[in-house]
Order: sequence, then structure tokens, then C-alpha cells
Amino acid sequence: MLTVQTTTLNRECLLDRPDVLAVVDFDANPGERPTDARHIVTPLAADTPYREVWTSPSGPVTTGTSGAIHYARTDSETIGSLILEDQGEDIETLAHRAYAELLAWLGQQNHQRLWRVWNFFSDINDGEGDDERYRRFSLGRHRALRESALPEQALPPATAIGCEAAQVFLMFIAGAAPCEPVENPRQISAYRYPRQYGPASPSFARAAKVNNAAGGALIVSGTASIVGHETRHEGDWRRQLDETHRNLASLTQRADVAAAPAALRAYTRPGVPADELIERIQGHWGRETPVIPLRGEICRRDLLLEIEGLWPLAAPGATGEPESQPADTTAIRT
Ligand code: 3EB
Repeated sequence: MLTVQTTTLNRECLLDRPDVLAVVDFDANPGERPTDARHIVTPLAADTPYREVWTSPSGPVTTGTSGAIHYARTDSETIGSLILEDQGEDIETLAHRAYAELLAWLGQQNHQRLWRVWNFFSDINDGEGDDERYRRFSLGRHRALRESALPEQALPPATAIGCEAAQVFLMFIAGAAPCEPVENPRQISAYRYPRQYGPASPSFARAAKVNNAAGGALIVSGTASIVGHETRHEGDWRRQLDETHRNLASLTQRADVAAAPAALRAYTRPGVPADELIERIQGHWGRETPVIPLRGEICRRDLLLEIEGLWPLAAPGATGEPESQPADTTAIRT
């Protein structure tokens, strides 16, 4: 099954391996886009030298490009990135263009179902009220998903973080089978947030299970100190981290996942010390838990941090437990 590990191994060595779908590097000022579609440079700075390596046993891996999309795929899954330069155009228009291109392309592939999307773009908190760039981005994304040729598509887990680079950067994972969305009983579903958070609710699921015969994964969205729909512990990153951990515990419990996370990413605003952050996260999940601390702007001004990750699931039948059913499957066209 698809999984992710963190590593300091040399990039060329990793790209020589036949099971590698993506090597993800972090660089606040990414240069030229790599020609190898499996090499993805995320426009955020990391506080450690780790990179991510996404692997799958379903090889061989093939790669390609189509317009702004670079992708790599096995028989079971596709990982790709889509980058649009942001030259000051309206961010709603750019978000719509990015998602329209991605969804139209997916419609022509065998792996049509989105399992995960990351969204990074600059100045995410610029603008007041409904003019805030994050809200405008959400509106463009929402429109493209609504207009999409993939009406049965379930909303995937996602992350939206502000970067410095002038680009709209999407990374995505897709597969042939639909993912099974999992919502968090401690939080209102983001796609049902009240009007005060913007003209279109953010289009994402809190988490999703993806499965194949070799096992599966629980893919968890960027998760923050939000209970119901309200931010908790404004100005206090340590208490925000504790609340975030309660949200992740609630979500993994709802998904019936007891395993440790394969890897975590922690996004923080400036002022959160990376050493203490890692210390606290590993204190919670275990000393061996891989975690990459990243610098970025969280999409709500009062949020200081956000954590996401992937939890491995046992192969069906391996535990003798019955497969759990999705609690709440929401199609994009709602
Ligand atoms: C939240 O829970 C925090 O707009 O894609 C987390 C994950 C957040 C994804 C997105 C936003 C997004 O509302 C923000």
C-alpha cells in the first residue's frame, strides 16, 4: 500500500528505487521545476533536513506531464503536482483554473478519485473579510469542484497553507477507488462551516481511508485547534498543540485506527520553536515518530499551527476485524 517515510537519504539514490512515487523536498524559494515528475519541491521551508519519500508496492512507476501537471503512477495510485505562476491575478480565478485543470485531467485517467490535496499559495491572510485570499481561494476551488465532470467524487482530505513563493502549488494523490471520508465528532465538517468563515465553505474532508488488497492508509488533513467551528487558545501555541492532539485522537478513534502515524507534518507560524514543537509532538505520539516541522501561514489568522499525517491500516482481514463503513460520504456536488 501507499506509504510515506521521512529520510535524509540522497535524492538521486531515492529516485533510483523502483518503488518510489514521489520524493518531496521543502524549499521556501523553489527554483526551476525538476524534470523528473517524481521529484516535488514544496514551496515551504523545513526546519530539519528531512525529505519525504512516498512509496508503493504496486509498481512499476511511470511518469508524465500534461499542461501544468507532473505525475507519477503505479497500477494503484497517482501522485502529482500542479503549479501555476501567480503574477498578481485574482486568487479565486487562479484556484478555479488550477482545480479545473486538475479535475478535467483526472476525468481522462484511470485514477479519477482524489485521495488527498495540498494547497500552497502566497499571502493567504491578505485582504479583509470576504476579500481575504484564503476565502477567495476557497471560493474558486468550490466552484471548480461543483462544475467538475466528476460528480460522484468525494471531497478529499486537504491542507491549505500560505507560502512566500508566487505560485499556486497543488500536490495530489488519486486512485481508482473512491476514498472513504472520515469526519471528526469534535469538529463541524469544514464543508458545513457557517457563513462567517467566507462565502464558500472550505471543500475538504477531515480524513479519509484508502484501501487496496495490500492494506490501506488513513490520510489525515491539516488539523488545528478548532472545536466545533471555533478557534481555541488564541495566542498560545502549546495549548493549540494539545487541542490539535485531542482532535487527531478523536479522528483516529472515529476511523478505528490504533496504529502509530507513519509520518507527520507540523506547519507553524514564526515564533513556534521547532525543537520544543518536535519534543512535544514526539512526547505525545512516541519518540520514534517522524515529524517534519514546516514554516507557513495557517489559513486562519488566529491559528498558530496545524498537523497532518498518514496512519497505516492493516490489510483487510489481517486483524479479523470487520471493515468499518464510512460514516458520512459527501459528494462534491452538494
Ligand atoms: C480548519 O480545520 C483549518 O482549506 O483545504 C485545514 C485543512 C484547514 C484544509 C483547506 C483548511 C484546509 O478549518 C484550516
